[in-house]
Amino acid sequence: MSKQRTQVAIIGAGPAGLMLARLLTLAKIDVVVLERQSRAYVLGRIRAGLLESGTTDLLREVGCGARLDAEGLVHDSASLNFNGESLEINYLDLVGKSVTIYGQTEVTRDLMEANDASGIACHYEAPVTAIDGLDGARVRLTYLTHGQQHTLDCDYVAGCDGFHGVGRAAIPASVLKTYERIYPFGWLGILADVPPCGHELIYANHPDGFALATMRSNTRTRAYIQVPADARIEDWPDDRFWAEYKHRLGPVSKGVTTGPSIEKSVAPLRSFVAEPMRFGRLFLAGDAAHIVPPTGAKGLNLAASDVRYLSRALIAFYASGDAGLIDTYSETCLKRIWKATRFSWWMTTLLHKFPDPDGFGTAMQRAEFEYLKSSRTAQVSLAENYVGLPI
Ligand code: RFL
Ligand code: PHB
Repeated sequence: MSKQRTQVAIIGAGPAGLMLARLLTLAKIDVVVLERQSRAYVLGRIRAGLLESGTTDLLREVGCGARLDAEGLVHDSASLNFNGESLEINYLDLVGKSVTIYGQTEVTRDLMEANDASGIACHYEAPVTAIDGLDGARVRLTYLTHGQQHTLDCDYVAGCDGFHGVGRAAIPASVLKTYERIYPFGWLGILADVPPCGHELIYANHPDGFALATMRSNTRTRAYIQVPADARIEDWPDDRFWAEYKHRLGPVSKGVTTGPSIEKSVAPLRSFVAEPMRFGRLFLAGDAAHIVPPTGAKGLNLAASDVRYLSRALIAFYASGDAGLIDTYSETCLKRIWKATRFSWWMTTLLHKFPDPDGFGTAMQRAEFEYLKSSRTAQVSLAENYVGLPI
């Protein structure tokens, strides 16, 4: 028999929901996680790969650092490539911080295993279909399992249910303000069991479009190219992908090893922010509240910082009855989110090919690149945002 009452109900078992469950459980707050998809589906989603130090610190704090420290690849620099010309941004040297390559699939697996070991109630294939009582004394969630309807009562609900979830939709339209920019392209990404083309990530701006060389390990490559938003995977067999990718990387593509893809997907690019992130007893966290284009590698990292703030607020409330941090949750998160939104938009604007009838946008990209090459101050600004602003 599933529990019918908990302190905090968490919708979604992505990185935000799983991490929040972990943080609250460690503080002895009772939680139930409800996830629409199967566990295997959630584990199989290939997405983010780059973790800021604030995110790796958080994983270690919640007891999920062992595999990260053994298998994560620490990176001190990345390369920006403009039509074949390279600029190395050594962020360790510029701002004293590194980032870690460790796949979202691995983060998810580590959190799931730790949560299982703590006996956290996490129901898969259990979509939440209704949220009632947000402005009352107690919230009631309705969810389904095997076609059966159940209810779960809670003090608070965390909408960690991604961009297409039910959490944000439960906030009245008269309260919610959204901001959106849809970019006129997407990213086609592939995963292949071939060694990466070097030890650094390479972000390439090419007249034919953006390309990114990244990795999951020393034997697994992740590669992306900019494609039209309506591109179809069937039109991109592996040979065509690799040829275009190498063409866009230019001279550095000498080091590219090609091989059969084990995953291939197209992701649209958008910037989106919803305000406020709290309505009554509901909090939004992660992609449920905001989406950034992946160029700045901020999505998963923002999900982690949101739930860090949210856990602090709920822990303070249950410890002392003080709702101060609950009341400032939305404002505190949004300050950091808007800065990451700006950075992700800026990186996207700098590196992609946009419709540009008079060439002005392309000239601005070139000027920005020349400025970055000539100014350590500009490089410091890029680096401090890339490694993650302080939490
Ligand atoms: P998720 O991961 O989307 O999880 C939300 C979960 O909620 C479930 N759900 C429901 N459950 C129950 N009832 C309902 N009614 C529900 N509705 C939805 C969903 O099934 C899902 O399991 O959101 P979360 O936890 O906020 O995590 C966000 C991250 O997944 C996302 O921001 C990143 O993947 C973005 N991202 C990157 N972020 C980084 O920090 N670094 C990167 O290098 C990076 N690279 C990327 C990326 C995203 C990409 N794509 C595919 C958009 C690269 C790509 C290509
Ligand atoms: C990734 O490894 O998937 C990745 C890395 C950096 C980005 C985006 C994606 O900016």
